[in-house]
Amino acid sequence: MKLVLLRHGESVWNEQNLFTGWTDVELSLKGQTEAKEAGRTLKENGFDFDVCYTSYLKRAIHTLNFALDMMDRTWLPVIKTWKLNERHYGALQGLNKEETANKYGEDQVKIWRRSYDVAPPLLDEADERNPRLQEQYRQEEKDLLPLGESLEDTIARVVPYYEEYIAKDMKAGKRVLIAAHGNSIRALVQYLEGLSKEEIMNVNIPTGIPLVYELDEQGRFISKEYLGDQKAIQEKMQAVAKQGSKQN
Ligand code: DG2
Repeated sequence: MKLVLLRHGESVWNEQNLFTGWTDVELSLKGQTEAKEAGRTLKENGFDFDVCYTSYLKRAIHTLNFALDMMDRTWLPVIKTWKLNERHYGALQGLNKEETANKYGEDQVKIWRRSYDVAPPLLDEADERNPRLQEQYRQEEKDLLPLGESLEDTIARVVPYYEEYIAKDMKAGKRVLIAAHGNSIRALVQYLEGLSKEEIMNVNIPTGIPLVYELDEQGRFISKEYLGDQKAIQEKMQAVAKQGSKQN
């Protein structure tokens, strides 16, 4: 079985190097191009899909739409769920990553961005960014909606959803494309590859590059591959890792 994961193209907050989380920001122009390019690459490599999954956030939804348009597959069923949303970055949302490193130090920013079980400072319940107060989450189970999440918390909602719906579709023979986010994809990567808490710290997902997993019939990991120019992909991953560095 093959599974394709796609982090959205660059968003306007990625462009400005801001902690984004559940903030619902648009793709930048570069991000739109990356999304179209991802669709073109998938098509050129012979990929096709039966069903797509994405989050409630427009940077992932629009990425999926651009990619499907390039594949002439805009008619495919798309399932949206908040369980694939980005990790909730709590009270860090809206802060600049470099400025935060200047203020609190690079080590602290690395802990907030890449540690396994440290959550960011949480939002106040009364904060208007509390998902419980937002229209799009009105129908969801209020107790489950976060005010900030560690990667471990993100895994705890992404993986059960993956097993209940996505893996089930794949085992029924459906070809699945998931358009999601840096950390909701890291949650899946950790699970699919069985990475340790230390190993997942060093995983950075580039924007707009299809990541293809080959799994056996039980859904166990066989291999993975990013599609495209491997040197450019490595550079993109390093650029993501460096977003939490201090100004030189
Ligand atoms: C980024 C990831 O999420 O940030 O929330 O700032 O993939 O939705 O742009 P995305 C954010 P890092 O964990 O890489 O800092």
